Amino acid sequence: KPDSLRTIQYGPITSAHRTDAAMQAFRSYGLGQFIHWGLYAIPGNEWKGVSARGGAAASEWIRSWGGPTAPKDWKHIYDNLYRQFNPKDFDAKRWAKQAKEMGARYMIFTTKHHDGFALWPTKYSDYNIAATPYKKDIVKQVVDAYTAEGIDVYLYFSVLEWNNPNYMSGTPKTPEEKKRFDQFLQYTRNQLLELLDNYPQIKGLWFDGTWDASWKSAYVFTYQLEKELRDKHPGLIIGSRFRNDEFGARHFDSNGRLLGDYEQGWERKMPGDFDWIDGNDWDCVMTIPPNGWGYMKDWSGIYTKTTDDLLEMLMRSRSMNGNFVINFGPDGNGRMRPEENRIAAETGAWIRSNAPAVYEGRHSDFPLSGYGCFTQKDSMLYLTVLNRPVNNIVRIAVPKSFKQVPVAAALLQNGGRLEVKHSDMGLDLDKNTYYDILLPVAFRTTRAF
Ligand code: FHN
Repeated sequence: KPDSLRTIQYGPITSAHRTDAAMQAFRSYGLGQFIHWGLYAIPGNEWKGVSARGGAAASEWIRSWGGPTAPKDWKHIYDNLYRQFNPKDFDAKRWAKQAKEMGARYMIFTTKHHDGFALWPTKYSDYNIAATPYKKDIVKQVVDAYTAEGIDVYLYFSVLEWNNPNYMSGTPKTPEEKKRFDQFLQYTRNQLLELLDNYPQIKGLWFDGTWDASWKSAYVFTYQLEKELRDKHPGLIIGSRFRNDEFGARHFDSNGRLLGDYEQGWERKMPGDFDWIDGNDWDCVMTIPPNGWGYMKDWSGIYTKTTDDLLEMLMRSRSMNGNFVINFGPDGNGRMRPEENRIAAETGAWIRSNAPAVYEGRHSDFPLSGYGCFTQKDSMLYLTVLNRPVNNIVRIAVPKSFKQVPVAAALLQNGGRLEVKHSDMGLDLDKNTYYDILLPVAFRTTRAF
C-alpha cells in the first residue's frame, strides 16, 4: 500500500469483508465449477484438421487465429458458425447433477465471451442463440438447472467484444469514436440489466475482458453502473475484475483497497502463502489443460491436471481462505470430455469423505506442515496430507500455544479420513512434544506411477 493515501472518488463501492448472508455463503463454497461454452466449442481449437491457436488462450481465442495456417476468410467463417450451432446432447440438468456430485457449490457460466455471441436471446444484439438452429435460451436452462440443484450461479460476461463495430481497445478520442464507444457502453449496460431481469436467481456477475484502455477510461460510467447493478440486485456479488479507479488501478484502487467483493485475479495461479491475500476474499479459477478454457478436441502433448493435482490446489486454497474453481469446456454438442467426467467423479468421491475439511475448514494458525495443509473449524484441525511420508507416520509438533485449544486432529489423506482425538494421541501438551499417528496406508492416486 502506498504511504500517502490519495483522494479517490471512484474507488470501492462495497465495504471490504462484507458480512451479509450472500458473502458468508461465498466464503463457504469451497469448490466451484467454471463452464466455458460457446461457438468456439464447434472448431474445438482446430479447423479442417489444422490445429489453430488464437491469442491469449487456446480454444475460445480461436477467432483471433491468424498467420499462414489460418484460412484467409477465417473471421468470416468463425462469425458464421452460429448457423450450425445445434448442440443435440446439451442437457443442463445433466451438467448440474454432475456438478452437484462433484461437490461444487457455485458455478460460473459464460453468457457471452469475447466473440460477442450471446447464449441468451438478448434484445440488444441479433448475434445470439435465437439466430441458431438450436434457438432456445441456454443461459436460462443452466441457471434453472443449477439453482434447482442448490448450486449458486454466477454469470460470466465479457465486456470486450471482438466483433462489435462500436468496440475499440484504445481510449476514444475523436467525437466519432466517443459516440461509438458511448453506444457500446449503453449496449453493455442494457445487456447486464437484461441478464439481471431475466435471471433473478443468480448470485453474482463474473466480468472479463476489462483490461483495455477504452473501458479503463470509462471509470465514471463503470462506477455508476456497478452502483446501479447492486441497487437492482441486493446482495449481488461482483469481483475485482469489473472496473478501475480514476487512476486506472484495477483489482485494487490506488490506495490498495479491493475494488469489488473478492479478489478475482487468481487465474491459473494461486497465492504462494496466506499473507499474499492480505485478508481479502478470493477464488482461484483453474483450467485442466495448461491454458485453454473452451473445448479443445486434442489434449495430446500437453500436461492435463489429474484429480490429485486439483485436490491439492483445492485444499491449499481452503487453507488460505479461498475457493477453488475447476473449469470445464463442453464440446459443440454439449458433452463434457471423458477426462472431465472422470475428474468430476473422483473429486466428488474425495470431497464426500472429507466434506468438513473442505467446506467448514478455514485457515489455521497452526504451524505449516511439510506433509500438506491445514484447515480448521473451531477446535477441529484438518490436515490434508499431500506429501506422503515414506514411513506412513505423520509426526506433528504441537506448539504450547495450542494447548488451550483442545485440538483434535483429523488427518486426511487422498481417499481416506483418520480422526484422532487428544486422548488417543497420548499427547503431553505441557511440553512441545511429538505424537505419532500411524496413517492408514490406503493412499489413492489417480495416476499410476
Ligand atoms: O481471455 C479470457 C480467457 O479466454 C478466459 O475466459 C479467462 C477465464 O478466466 N479470462 C480471460 C483471460 O484472463
